[in-house]
Amino acid sequence: MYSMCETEGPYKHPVGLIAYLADVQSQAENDFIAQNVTGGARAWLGAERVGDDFRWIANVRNGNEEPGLSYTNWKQNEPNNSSGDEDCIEINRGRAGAGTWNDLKCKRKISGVCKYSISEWIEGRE
Ligand SMILES: [Ca+2]
Repeated sequence: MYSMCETEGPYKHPVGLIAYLADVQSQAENDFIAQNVTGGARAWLGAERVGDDFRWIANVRNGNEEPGLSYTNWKQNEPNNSSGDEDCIEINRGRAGAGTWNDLKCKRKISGVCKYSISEWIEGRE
């Protein structure tokens, strides 16, 4: 389950689900998110720069701090780290590049794509 959120989180859904900025593990998942981030809108994914590479914050939460993304969908000529501080990843660089990724300054004020954790919800139920 996905929704839009503002920053890293975690976010508690009213029924107890917990959400974080999304990691994207496959083309199918990217397509699904892209269909919900449309019309030139821009949104954060849950990644952070590590040197010349990136890693999913979700992986760090699970104890894997190694850089490297197994699936990527960069827009042509991205990531370019154009100002030397493009340390976050946004999805959907406009209509022509729908669903593609760009590295961008983390301080930009855009929404994020939130991904809900069903397992954490189940673990949290007593
Ligand atoms: Ca860039």
